[in-house]
Amino acid sequence: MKYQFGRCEFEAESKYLTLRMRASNDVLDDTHALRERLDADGFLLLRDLHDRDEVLEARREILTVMAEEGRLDPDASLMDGVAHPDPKEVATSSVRGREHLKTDSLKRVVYGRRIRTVFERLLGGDVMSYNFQWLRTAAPGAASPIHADVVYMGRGTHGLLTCWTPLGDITPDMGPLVVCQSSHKWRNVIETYGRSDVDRDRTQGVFTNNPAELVDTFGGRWVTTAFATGDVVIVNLFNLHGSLTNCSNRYRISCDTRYQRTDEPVDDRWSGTHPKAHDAFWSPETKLESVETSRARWGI
Ligand SMILES: O=C(O)CCC(=O)C(=O)O
Ligand SMILES: [Fe+2]
Repeated sequence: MKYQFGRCEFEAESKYLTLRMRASNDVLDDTHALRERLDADGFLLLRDLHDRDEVLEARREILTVMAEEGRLDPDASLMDGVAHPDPKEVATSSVRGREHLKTDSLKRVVYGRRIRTVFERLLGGDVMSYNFQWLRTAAPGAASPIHADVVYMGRGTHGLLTCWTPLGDITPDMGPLVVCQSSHKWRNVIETYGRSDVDRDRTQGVFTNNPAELVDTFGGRWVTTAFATGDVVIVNLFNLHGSLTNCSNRYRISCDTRYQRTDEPVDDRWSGTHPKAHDAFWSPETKLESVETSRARWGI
């Protein structure tokens, strides 16, 4: 079976893609080993970290609102999240316009004690989370482009970490998160693209539209898996990642959040109770530079 990833289709367990993302539960109680694993791979998969019922409650509340909006197939069971066969919207994994779906049950999961404790241990001190939830309801056909989070939120500490939380089971055909193993160590990328800022530079935030390039030219490998309710993935700020294309008939629902140490600088776009978020990048007036032009400018 082939998996669609942007313009490419990859066979799994090939040099391009593996569905065997390694779980780090074996070192969950060993802070030193956990940090070493994150540093080596650029990500940590922790299976079954959250209480499944709490995650399912968040899923149910989100899907209830989506059903009221007519986005779901009325003939399918609510919790399956099957998209309406006659979609009224363009399929996107964008996080904009999702405020009404960010219920208390969602916040209880993503800011809960269990996940906070993991970040306190990884970061070695008191931690805070950005008060913005990158909630994604990715319809059939949607995918996230290849990027590192630093270009969207790199004005504060580079010790910032992302937490990707699937809100329900997400099989590989549903367009899950896909990370490029060890790409956070690629100096030529970090020192060029990794220093860019989408609002200052008016760039797309995307490193490449060709997933095969990161394998063929940079020597990386794309890694994902079948995620289950309760799992989380923690991702380094410089790690290149995106999502496979959602080729199923169901919404892929997930939320990404950010944690950092409280005593380190915070990116001003994401600080405070009502973060101002992206100004230039999200403004309809801004003309963003093409990926090709940015890459030529960076000489990479
Ligand atoms: O869920 C996605 O499609 C992308 C997630 C992502 O980019 C992130 O968690 O930083
Ligand atoms: Fe990201």
